[in-house]
Amino acid sequence: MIWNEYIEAADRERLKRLQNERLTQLIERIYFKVPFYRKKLTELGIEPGDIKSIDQLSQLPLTVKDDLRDNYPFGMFAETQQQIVRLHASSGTTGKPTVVGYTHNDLNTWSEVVARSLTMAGVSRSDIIQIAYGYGLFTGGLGLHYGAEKVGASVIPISGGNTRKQLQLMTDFGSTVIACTPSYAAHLGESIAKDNIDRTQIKLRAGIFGAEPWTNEMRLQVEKSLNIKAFDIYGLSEIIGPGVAMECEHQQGMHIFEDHFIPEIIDPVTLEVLPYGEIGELVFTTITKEAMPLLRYRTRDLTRLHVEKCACGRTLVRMDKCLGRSDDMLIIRGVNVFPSQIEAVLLEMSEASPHYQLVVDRVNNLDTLEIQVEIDDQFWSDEIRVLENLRRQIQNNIASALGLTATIRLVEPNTIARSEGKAQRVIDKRKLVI
Ligand code: DLL
Repeated sequence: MIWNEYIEAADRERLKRLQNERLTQLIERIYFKVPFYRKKLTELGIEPGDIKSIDQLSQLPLTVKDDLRDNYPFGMFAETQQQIVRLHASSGTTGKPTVVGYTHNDLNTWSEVVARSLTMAGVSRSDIIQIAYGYGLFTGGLGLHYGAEKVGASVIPISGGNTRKQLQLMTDFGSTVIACTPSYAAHLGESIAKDNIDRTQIKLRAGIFGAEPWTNEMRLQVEKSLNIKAFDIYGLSEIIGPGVAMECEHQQGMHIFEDHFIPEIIDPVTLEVLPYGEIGELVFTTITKEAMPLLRYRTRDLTRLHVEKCACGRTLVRMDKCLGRSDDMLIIRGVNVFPSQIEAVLLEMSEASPHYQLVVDRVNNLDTLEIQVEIDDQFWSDEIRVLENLRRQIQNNIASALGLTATIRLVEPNTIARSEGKAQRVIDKRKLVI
């Protein structure tokens, strides 16, 4: 089923006309309402009325996270406080949080795009959805919440953590859909096995997983351990939260809701716009947001776009699973590697559990990478020889797939800290040195 066929399966020419109209209005709004953008546009000699088509996007200035921090907390808002009905913030790793605001219309848009997303995963009013993303300043919990209510599903707003309770309500209430980060889903899966929960009491059939990069190998593991079909949902607070893009049942990338968010892929170094099909940094322009519209916002997420019509009938552009964030890329002795590439190699081996951590350091001016791999319960052995063989095999697989020599440390089941939200996969000790 398609929630909004008129938009999601629109003729692309018609969609473009709508985007053009909305982009023109956006430029006018931010020119008059956001001093930051007025200054940027004026510097480029652009005035309202000059931009009439999305073909002109590349003439417009890019926006980066630091612009939001420099205008902390409300300097990027295009509406007065009286119009703002919700605030969210993401803490990030350094400095001030990034603050985002919503008007009533923005919240309606948000519910609409999440309703479209959930419908892609087959969620309907017949479902009971357990929302185990954190509720609060993080956009995951409340974002999924209102979209799920809009669809008419029964919502369990349990928030993240408290795994026992999650499993109790999952069985008692008969949840059919679970929404959480993929790493927490992996933890739920192993807890079901560990706590000897009666699987016939679990009615789950779908998972709505996102907020962090995860591989197809991870998908297979989680689908198996929870006995569900797992769907990828993408979003970021600055653009709206979850519901910027979502996978349909064909799982050939995530459909981007282009009537609200126009995607571009740029080369992160030259900043040039790249054609469909090429990997680069994803950039979004929000064309309907009222409280905090953003022009060509650099997400730092690396992916590529596909424009061909999908077998589901939707014509919306699809983005591939994110390879990672450009700031997550590790450079180990000159080899560029994303944590997701390491995850893919590890999880192809049944001995590795979905819990791993990467420790990067610098010893005698040389970068070192230690991969801590938690071994699945049934493969852990007291025999040193067995473990040593496994360690060597993982090391060889990493070396042949990524051209990288890493130290592999096998750790016992249940030793790597479980995450309730976004997993921290990388500990970069090089950044700790002052
Ligand atoms: O993570 C919003 C969200 C909540 C999305 C729940 C999906 C589900 P932020 O905290 O602002 O917002 O983090 C945004 O998380 O730029 C990506 O790097 C990463 N991310 C989000 N979804 C995915 C995904 C929420 N499906 C940042 N795959 C983004 C890979 C993702 N990375």
